Amino acid sequence: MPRTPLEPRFQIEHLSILDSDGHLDAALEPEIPPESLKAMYRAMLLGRRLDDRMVRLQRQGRIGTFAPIKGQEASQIGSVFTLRRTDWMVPSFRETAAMIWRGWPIETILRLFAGYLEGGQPAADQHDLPITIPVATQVPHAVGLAYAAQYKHDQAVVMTYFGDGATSEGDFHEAMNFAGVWHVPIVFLCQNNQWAISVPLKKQTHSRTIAEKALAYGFPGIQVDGNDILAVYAASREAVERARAGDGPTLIECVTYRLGMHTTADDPTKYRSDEEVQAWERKDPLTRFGAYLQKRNLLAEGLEREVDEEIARAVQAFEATPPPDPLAMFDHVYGEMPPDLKAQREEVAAREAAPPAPDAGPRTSMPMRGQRTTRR
Ligand SMILES: Cc1ncc(C[n+]2csc(CCOP(=O)(O)OP(=O)(O)O)c2C)c(N)n1
Ligand SMILES: [Mg+2]
Repeated sequence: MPRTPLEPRFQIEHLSILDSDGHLDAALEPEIPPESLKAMYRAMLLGRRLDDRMVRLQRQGRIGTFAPIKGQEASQIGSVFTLRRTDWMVPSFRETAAMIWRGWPIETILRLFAGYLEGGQPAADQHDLPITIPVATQVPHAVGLAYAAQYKHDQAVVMTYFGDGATSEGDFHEAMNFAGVWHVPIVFLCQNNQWAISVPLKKQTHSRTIAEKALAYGFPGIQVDGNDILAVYAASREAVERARAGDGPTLIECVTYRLGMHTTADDPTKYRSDEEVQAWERKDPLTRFGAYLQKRNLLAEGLEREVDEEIARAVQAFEATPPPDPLAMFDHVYGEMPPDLKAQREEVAAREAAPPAPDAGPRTSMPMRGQRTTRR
């Protein structure tokens, strides 16, 4: 009995359309109306400028720890752009630009990172889940949403975001397996930014690509240059169309790089070289797309100022928010509160109700806006 090679059902491809030297593969260039191209660039720029602003706000103690997105703007905007409002977006914790595109007000995002409960709440008509800190736990939730969409025949597609590190979690594999078996309308969008805090990709997986992991679950995977918004858009549009047509899931691996720190509590110089960062800075998605738009005469004058003003207005609205109610931290944890927690709640409530001592500091140990927050 001879051994018979079994051909894989899908081939793994790498897609690049606009490379870091500005070369454009015109045959692959997606048709995107000029107004949409401008909107995409604006969304990327807003993401970049807000990121810078948020790092400064955190350093000043005005917001808490957050995960910067610098370098990953093309992966986020190129993909999220292909969704309809009625589709579902399921983020991890590093999707600020995609969230803003989905309609999250900037001040709400700032509230989230300042510890306000309301900061994590999507609007009632918004088809987004809140950010998820536990790595990969959002991925099975996303498959559940896609299963529901399929069951209800409501035409919605789900796009879920996660990092390279998340692909080592059982949740990722369980979700991929269910998605393949149920053939649900989902796009798995992996932002492979080369690092999971201080763990490099080569210690995360021995696979040549993350995209090929899809093959084991019976659906296609594609690797794209994640700093090339045209490639990310083209692959995402195809995957969303597949999902909407009832042709099942796709895994997209966006090869990108986290130019900044993991979170504001991290110092990346401890584990990676300046040369590595500089090499990726030369592949900056914003510079590359900006040059492409410039050539097509689509770069608006004064855009940076306009975006900065929008951010400044949001920061002002955020800072006008009254301090959160410290008692809110006891809500929504237990259906029935255990006695020790009940006692703690009563103690905090009594302290809050008592008149302040003449030279007392803050009433509670909770980090408040305007106060330095501790490292997380
Ligand atoms: C289940 C779980 N384990 C560990 C952590 C701590 N942690 C936070 S982010 C992170 C790395 C995630 O890396 P990756 O999935 O590549 O996403 P990235 O941070 O690069 O966007 C880890 C280990 C966590 N939040 N949840
Ligand atoms: Mg990563």
